[in-house]
Amino acid sequence: MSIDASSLGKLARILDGAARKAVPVPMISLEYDGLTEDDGYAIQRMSMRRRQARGEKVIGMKMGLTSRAKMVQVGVHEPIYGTLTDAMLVPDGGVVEMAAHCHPRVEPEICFRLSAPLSGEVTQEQALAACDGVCAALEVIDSRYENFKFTLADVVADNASSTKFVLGTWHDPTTDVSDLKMVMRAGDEVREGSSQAILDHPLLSLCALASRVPLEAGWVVMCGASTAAVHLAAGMSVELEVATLGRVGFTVEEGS
Ligand code: 0L1
Ligand code: MG
Repeated sequence: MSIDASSLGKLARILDGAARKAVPVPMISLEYDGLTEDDGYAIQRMSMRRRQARGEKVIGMKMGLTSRAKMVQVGVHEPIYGTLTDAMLVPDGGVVEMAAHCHPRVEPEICFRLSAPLSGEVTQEQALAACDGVCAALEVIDSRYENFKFTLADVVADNASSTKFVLGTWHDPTTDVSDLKMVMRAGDEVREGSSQAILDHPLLSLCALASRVPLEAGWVVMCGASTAAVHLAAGMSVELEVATLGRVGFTVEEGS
């Protein structure tokens, strides 16, 4: 079944509302059988336009499903991407409020900052030349679907589950990030991984994104997670330590 523009707009409104109210909704693919990944990206763009109309500014992109394990879990062969706005950025050491989210989880990532536009098929060297920084980062994901369950089209429409991100101190982009030990402590949980788990190299994730979306100078790009995500709960402290890139963290409060 092909889906018309007004239905896509309606679905964008539903997902935007779910994110704003922090109330999960049924998967949109249940109502629109045959919803495609392309439909998902069209809905994502429409829902981002709603945010921009409220004054949010796009400041970057994220890659999701970058580990083989997650791709298998969702049944896809390539990563997905989502959009990052200034309202999603939490300062290092800041607070994430449970009340603003449905069922948030956190994952350890590596983030690049672009000083020049980047698009098309690019080599790792070309991608690196377009960057002026790299840092340790945490992404908070929060599916707007009930029970954190979705199809590929659903999760793409839902901005690849992204809700917040936290950036550490910027380092020289030529820092070798091919195989860095990454240890995330979230409450009592400890997750340990390597940056190599991010599509074999975080720079390859940046290249893969540039081949699909034109990236703008000044944007940040979250390259994907190196371990499974951890559920957040009020009272938790979350800290990620990445070898040579240092630490980044936040605390979790109940909020209102
Ligand atoms: O950033 C991610 O890898 C998450 C992508 C969407 C799938 C999920 O919510 O786990
Ligand atoms: Mg992620």
